[in-house]
Amino acid sequence: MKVLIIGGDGYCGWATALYLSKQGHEVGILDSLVRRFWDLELGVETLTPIAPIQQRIKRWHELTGKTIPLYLGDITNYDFLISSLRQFQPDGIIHFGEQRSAPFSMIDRQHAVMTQINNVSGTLNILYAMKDEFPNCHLVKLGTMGEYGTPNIDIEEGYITIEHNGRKDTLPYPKQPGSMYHLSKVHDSHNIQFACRIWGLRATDLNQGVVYGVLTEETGMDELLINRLDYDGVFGTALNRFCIQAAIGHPLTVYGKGGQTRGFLDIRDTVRCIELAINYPAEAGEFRVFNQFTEQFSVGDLALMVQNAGNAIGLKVEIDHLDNPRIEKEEHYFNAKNTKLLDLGLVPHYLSDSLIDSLLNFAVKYQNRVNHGEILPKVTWKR
Ligand code: NAD
Ligand code: USQ
Repeated sequence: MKVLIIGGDGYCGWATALYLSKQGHEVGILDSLVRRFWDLELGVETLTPIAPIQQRIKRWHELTGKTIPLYLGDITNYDFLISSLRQFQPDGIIHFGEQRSAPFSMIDRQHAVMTQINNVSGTLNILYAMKDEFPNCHLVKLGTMGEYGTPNIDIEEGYITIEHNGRKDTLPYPKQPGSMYHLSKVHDSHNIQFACRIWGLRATDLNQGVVYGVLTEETGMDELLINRLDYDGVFGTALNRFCIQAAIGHPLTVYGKGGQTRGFLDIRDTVRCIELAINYPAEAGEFRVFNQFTEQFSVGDLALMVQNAGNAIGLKVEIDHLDNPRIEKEEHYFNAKNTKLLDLGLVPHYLSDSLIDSLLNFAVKYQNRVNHGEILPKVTWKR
């Protein structure tokens, strides 16, 4: 299949592009490189030194003979988007190209507005491009488990059947997102669902949990193909941050009580889930939702797992409970369904098997690149 990866220079996108290319799909990458700019704006860097996108693609070609066309530009610019799509003629669009940090979206008004405009208008442009010229193309859109929030009932995959005053209907699952970023994903989901219902487009919304790990078979083939690994207080995510903190002897930064429970998955499962979504596309008019995670953990449990694994390889890992910079429940019920991708054939990697190889070893290898001033959180949800 011809698959255009929007956001293909990013963490999930780069790993996915190489994986799908290796599986024999014809892959193109579209990216504005704005994420590299946001790192510069914040004065932070990925732990792993990532090569410029042109060098990455060239190296992939040298190693595998496979060519990945590159479209450099911003999908909020419709003319750029439609001309890239006309050139590439995709069967599938995988859309990772958004501002994805909750803390970044909560810095101030400008960052909140920028996040929602970037994410919502980019996705809307894709929907209009599909409606006008690519009505059979399958959109695979990265959503987030955080769209659901932490309700006191089980979380279904996208829809819930409700009986009310003697009548019954299956409706989109209620959304209670926890940041301006997570809200942008809810807005996207509504827009995509509308486009499928009204224009007959086909789309899969992947409500992904927190991704961890840096190593995939393809990105591990050469230093120039290495993936990014963020550890700073804005773009770093919980488990990746804990491993890097363990490597440099910084106490693990559990926010508040640590009972916050989320869905997690290994980056090697992210790429496989995307493959399953494009190999088994949604029907015309279908807005399909998969919950994309493999295991649930509380952040407190994660910290204990990192502590045990770190101590086993000779690190001395301590755990700290910081005042929570976010407003979120710190003790709550969380039980989310995730059977649809498993039914399609996903065979998960489990954290207990991969914590050391996929993360701690990288953290130790690159520990000298860590800027210790960027570990503690600086953005707060509180006024
Ligand atoms: P990332 O920041 O590493 O990559 C996103 C890429 O999109 C960047 O290369 C950026 O330059 C590009 N981009 C952003 N806005 C763009 C625009 N308007 N036009 C063109 N390119 C643009 O993020 P990631 O961690 O790879 O996340 C990818 C997607 O997966 C996001 O939509 C995110 O919300 C979702 N997601 C990520 C995680 C996670 O733990 N990383 C978990 C759940 C969902
Ligand atoms: N947390 C800590 N300590 C830290 C960092 C985070 O305790 O040092 C806690 C947070 O308070 C939160 C949980 O860990 O309760 C998850 O935070 P996170 O920063 O790992 O993840 P989040 O902000 O939710 O965002 C990340 C990605 C986002 C994606 C989301 C999936 O950045 O793109 O949408 O994970 S989910 O969490 O399922 O919504």
